[in-house]
Amino acid sequence: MKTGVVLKRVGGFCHVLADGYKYICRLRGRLKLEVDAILPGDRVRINSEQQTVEEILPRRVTLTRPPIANVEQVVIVLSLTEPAPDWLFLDRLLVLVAAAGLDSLICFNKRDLVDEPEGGLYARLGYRTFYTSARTGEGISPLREALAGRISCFAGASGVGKSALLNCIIPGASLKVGAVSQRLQRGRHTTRSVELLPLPEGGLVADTPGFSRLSLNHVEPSDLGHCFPEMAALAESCQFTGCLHHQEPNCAVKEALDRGEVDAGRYRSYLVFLQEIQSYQRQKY
Ligand SMILES: Nc1nc2c(ncn2[C@@H]2O[C@H](COP(=O)(O)OP(=O)(O)OP(=O)(O)O)[C@@H](O)[C@H]2O)c(=O)[nH]1
Ligand SMILES: [Mg+2]
Ligand SMILES: [Zn+2]
Repeated sequence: MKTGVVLKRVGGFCHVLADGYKYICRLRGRLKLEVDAILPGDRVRINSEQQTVEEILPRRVTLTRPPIANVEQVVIVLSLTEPAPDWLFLDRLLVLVAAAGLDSLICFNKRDLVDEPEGGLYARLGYRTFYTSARTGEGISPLREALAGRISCFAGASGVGKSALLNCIIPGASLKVGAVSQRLQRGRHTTRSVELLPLPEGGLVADTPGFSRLSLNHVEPSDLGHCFPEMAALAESCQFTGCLHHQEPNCAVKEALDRGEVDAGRYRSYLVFLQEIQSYQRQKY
């Protein structure tokens, strides 16, 4: 028996990486009933001679969009232009990743198309940021180093260059890359399925289909502030425990906002999400 990681599922079969080899395994016995529950990233025990999955090992983390198990970090990819960065969407993804208990890396791609890249705020907030070009290869090495030995997943809108970047990082990956519509300034959802790819340096990374909107409804209003590092650091100084940094008096976040120490755009994102979650909760009860 060997222990391996599921790279992808195709019908009733799993592609499993174990000891550096890929095995295409059937599920054995009662496990057949659980085939839909298996995700890329799941750790399994296989019988390598019979090419069967014998056991599914306990999972640490489950992401549902994209559906992957045991991810450790998410690389949020934006393009500096074509399509232009959507900061609200970046903040939404940062919240989702933080709420899942994972680390975010931010990759600003298409560096070759702009003179003065934006996004410096996020490095100042403490996020690890990368400026890359899949066209010229600029900035690819530091990103590759950040992926080595870990299970990562790429996320971001359609057309920002997730597949193009992975083709640079993994020679021979040959992922399909699609043109950005000139009229709509967005991608065409070229990537359709989720699959983990082994990295030359060790570790696994998933290319994922771009998505445009993701719900934050599972996040509690009182947890939202913890997903904004600059607000989490101030929350202890708010007068009320559980302060939502909105209408409460003596709120350290709002005071810092007035002094210009909390970025106004980030605070706007926070309020958009807070109101979205609160209106969902009002409907529910
Ligand atoms: N100039 C330039 N173009 C890039 C860069 N990266 C990607 N592109 C182009 O952007 C377009 C979209 O790239 P993809 O890699 O398919 O984007 P994606 O994020 O995988 O999109 P989906 O699979 O639809 O989610 C293609 O035309 C790429 O050639 C870059 O760094 N510079
Ligand atoms: Mg793609
Ligand atoms: Zn507050």
